[in-house]
Amino acid sequence: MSDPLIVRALRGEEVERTPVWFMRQAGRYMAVYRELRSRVSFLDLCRSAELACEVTFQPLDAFRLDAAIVFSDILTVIEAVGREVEFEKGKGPVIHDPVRSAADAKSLRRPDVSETTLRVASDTIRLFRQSRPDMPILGFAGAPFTLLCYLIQGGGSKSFDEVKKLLWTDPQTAQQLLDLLADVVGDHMQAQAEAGAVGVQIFDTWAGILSPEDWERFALPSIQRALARVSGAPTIHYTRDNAPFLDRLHKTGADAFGIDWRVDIGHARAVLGDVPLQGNMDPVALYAPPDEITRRVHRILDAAGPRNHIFNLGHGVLPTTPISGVEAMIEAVHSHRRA
Ligand code: 1CP
Repeated sequence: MSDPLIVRALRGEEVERTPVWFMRQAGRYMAVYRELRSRVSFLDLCRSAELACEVTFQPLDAFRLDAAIVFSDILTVIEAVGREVEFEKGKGPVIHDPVRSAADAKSLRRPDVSETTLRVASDTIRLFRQSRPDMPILGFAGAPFTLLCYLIQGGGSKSFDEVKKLLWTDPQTAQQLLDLLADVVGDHMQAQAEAGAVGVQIFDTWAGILSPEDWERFALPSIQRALARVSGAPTIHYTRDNAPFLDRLHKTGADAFGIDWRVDIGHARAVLGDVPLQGNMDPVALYAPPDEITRRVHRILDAAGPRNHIFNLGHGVLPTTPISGVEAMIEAVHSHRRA
């Protein structure tokens, strides 16, 4: 039997059909998830391999997907280095005791990932593989810069002003924090690769707030440092708003690159060359009528070509997304015929 489509696509082989999975494929847009969440808190889902595995299965049971992604969250690393994270309803993640100074930074720890709740992600991957050895599963982690954003700002933000203030006023402390996060993130990704993930994605969601110069100075070296600790599974780099950095993404050392919908995937191919690309439909397009969704999916598939492409959204699926839109997207990937 040949290897799964996503494994072959990540190797750059020509595939008979482009594989499809999508970011946040388990979560609030699904009624089964909301039902479980009415009984169990989000953090408790992330702290139990049995429950996380159950949630990982939910979208696979509902749709014809080519890969699972382990159910967890990027902010588990924040807890592992010593700051509590709360998820307040309607507000997103909150860190009540953010890191804003060199003294704050000293209070953090460098954990052994196998001795923290980070272990749950690799345990979930192992559990998943026992019941579905045929279905590829991806691991993931937040990138050091994106985690730094939450750690310093204390939650989500439009400008991440506190983060930039620390970068400009105390770059040494910012660098120490990035180094610490990179080492923990790298170990966490490696543990998931060793647990059997067919690929590991590094989410640098907020790096797009940086100028290209600052991206090269802060985000890039921390990704390189994290990925240097990963072997045995291909790595996928994702940044929202990465259009200004497209021509530099190869410097990360990642094996594949997520592309958001602001970039034409044909253009990304021209800039990045013959490497696996992942994306890039606008998640809001899933609210469009099925015919329009099909048209958009086929356009992306035609522009990306038969090799080096994994179909995905350009960012996570939104919680109010209609199931019919998700179905139309996946069916369109399956029904696509190459010219
Ligand atoms: O049930 C709930 O109320 C919790 C909602 C939720 C979910 C389902 C959060 C809180 N995280 C998750 C899961 C999650 N987060 C996954 C699971 C795997 C999947 O199915 O894809 C992944 C990969 C993430 C990654 C994540 N968390 C990112 C990077 C990707 C992205 O979307 O930009 C970020 C920035 C976070 C932080 C986070 N976690 C949760 C929230 C509400 C947030 C804030 C950012 C946001 O709202 O998108």
